[in-house]
This record gives sequence, structure tokens and C-alpha cells, in this order.
Amino acid sequence: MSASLGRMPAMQSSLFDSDTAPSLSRLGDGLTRTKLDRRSWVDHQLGWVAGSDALFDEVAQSVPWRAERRQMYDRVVDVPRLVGWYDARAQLPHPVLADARFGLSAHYGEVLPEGFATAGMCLYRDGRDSVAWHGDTIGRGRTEDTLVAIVSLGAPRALLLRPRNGGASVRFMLGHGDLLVMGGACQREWEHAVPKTTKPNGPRISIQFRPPGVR
Ligand SMILES: O=C(O)CCC(=O)C(=O)O
Repeated sequence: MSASLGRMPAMQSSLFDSDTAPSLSRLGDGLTRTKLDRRSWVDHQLGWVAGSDALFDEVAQSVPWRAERRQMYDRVVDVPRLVGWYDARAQLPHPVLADARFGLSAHYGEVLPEGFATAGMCLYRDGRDSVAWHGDTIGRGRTEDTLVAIVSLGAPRALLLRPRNGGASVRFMLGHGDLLVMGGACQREWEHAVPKTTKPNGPRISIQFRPPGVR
């Protein structure tokens, strides 16, 4: 059953973006690589998706959002965000997302011959929604290097990474239309999180492209 978008505030349209149909700029133009250590890296491209207001609306309306609950000690609690899932064969909510998956698979083909397959969707309704520290360690991510690519739409949110064995976290601010790719040993040697924020925050959608079997 789909969850109601309930407390979600309206998204503020970007000044220059609101009438533009979604499209992708060239992948690699302005892509910055941050080496976290010898084995792990993060690529970040600002504003990869143009026309992301329209894409945000389309995805927010068409994904069958689900609210999840999980066991926490002796209680079952709401997971603080809504989620959706598209397997490799499912039609994505907008053709530009299929182009994004194709473009990412081509760009990273040398290190990821199997390409990107699934698309996970998360809706952070406001600053109270979050995801706790974790790595995507189901599937290949547990034992081998892999890639997870995130397209961020809507309000900016910080995505943090920290080494599993302790150490300072590294912060990436993800804005409207940005692309972030975690590569190398990121999923097994680092963890990532989107922490809550007390600052007034509009809704954000994260679209994660993963290789087959990785979660
Ligand atoms: O919100 C994001 O971009 C990160 C989502 C994430 O790490 C996850 O769903 O596993």
C-alpha cells in the first residue's frame, strides 16, 4: 500500500529550473573525485540533472512510496523516510532516469562491467527524515569493490561518510540535480549517513542506482 506524503512541505522551485524539461548534462563535465583513502573514492558532479524541478515533481507523484517499520531494541519504530524500489526490468518513473542509468553504466564501464541495474528511491519529507550510518553490504559490496550512484533532487542535504574503523567523517552537500558516486571499497570500509537537520528543510528525493544484487 502506498504511504501518504502527509507532512511533506511544498518544494521551493529553483529560479531558473522550474519551466525546463529534465535533461542530463555531459557526465564528467565538472565531475570532482575525492579520494577518501587508498581504496575508496567519491565522485561529485554539481547539477548533473537540469530541469530537476519537473523531475522532482514527477518522481514524487509517481513512485508508490512505502513507509517502513523496524525493530529497535524492544520496540518497533517508523523508519524516518519513505522508500520505493525499481528492479532492473521495471520502468523508471521518468525516461531521463533510464538515460542516467545508461550513461552511468557507460561512464564507469571499466570498473563496473556489469553496469547499474536497480533504482532505490528515498523521500526525505523534511529535516526530521534521515538515514543512519550504514554501508550497502548486501551482494558484491560485502567482499568486493562496487559502485553506488546517487542522484539528489530537491532540498540540499548533507551526506556524510566515515571510516568503519574510526576516524573523522567527510561531508558532501548534495544539491538539486547533483550526482554523487561512491566507489572502490566505500561500501565495506566506510559507512554513509544522511543525518537529521534542525534547520528548516524542504523535501529531498534520493535516487540510488546499484549494480545487480547490491543493496
Ligand atoms: O539519501 C541518500 O542519498 C542516501 C541513501 C542511502 O544511503 C540508502 O538508501 O542506502
